[in-house]
Amino acid sequence: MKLFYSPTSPYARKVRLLAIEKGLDTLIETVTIDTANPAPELLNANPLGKVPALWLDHGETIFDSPVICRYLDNLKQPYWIPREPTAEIEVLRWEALADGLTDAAYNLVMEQRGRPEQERSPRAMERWTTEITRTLRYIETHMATLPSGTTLAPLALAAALGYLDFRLSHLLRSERSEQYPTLLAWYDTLRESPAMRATQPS
Ligand SMILES: N[C@@H](CCC(=O)N[C@@H](CS)C(=O)NCC(=O)O)C(=O)O
Repeated sequence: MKLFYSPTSPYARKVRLLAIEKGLDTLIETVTIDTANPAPELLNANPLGKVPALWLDHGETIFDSPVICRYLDNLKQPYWIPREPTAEIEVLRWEALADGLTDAAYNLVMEQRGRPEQERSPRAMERWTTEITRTLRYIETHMATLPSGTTLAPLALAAALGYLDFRLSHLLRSERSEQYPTLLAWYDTLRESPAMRATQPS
């Protein structure tokens, strides 16, 4: 298998975290992609030109990150996405929440870093900032319900918070940190894990 990824992509980080935790990372060759200038190899594999994309040995490519996570999880037990329907939906709901947080953060970063100031939309940036803040507050008050242990949910959340910490730390920390004590205590412990260290964006 070949994983097209970028070292700063939070979606790819979620996939890499799962691969490491499941002991599948040694089966996956990684190919670094510059998402601003995607290589033809990626575009052939994924017409959307996005990472992560996973090229399978029989020639098919799968995307996006939730599909890749499901695929990897299916390869080997124990499953990190539970098979019991209620537990499964709860884990996938947390993944969607974390990915949605990442979507808002990624959009905001692209607007701020990828466009000259006069082309930026203050209204859109305000909207994404509000989305991020509202979602962080929601997560702070629902941390007790985060599926714990060996499930995809904490990995997805860790990847989302890692991206915020990397690109938009002012929204997660500084004076705001008082608003998210439970979340930050959880994240600051988890980010020292070997898998988080091995996938640290740079
Ligand atoms: N929903 C997708 C999002 C993937 C995504 O937006 N990846 C970004 C990198 S973080 C990308 O490839 N951007 C390049 C582009 O949009 O052209 C997933 O979960 O994999």
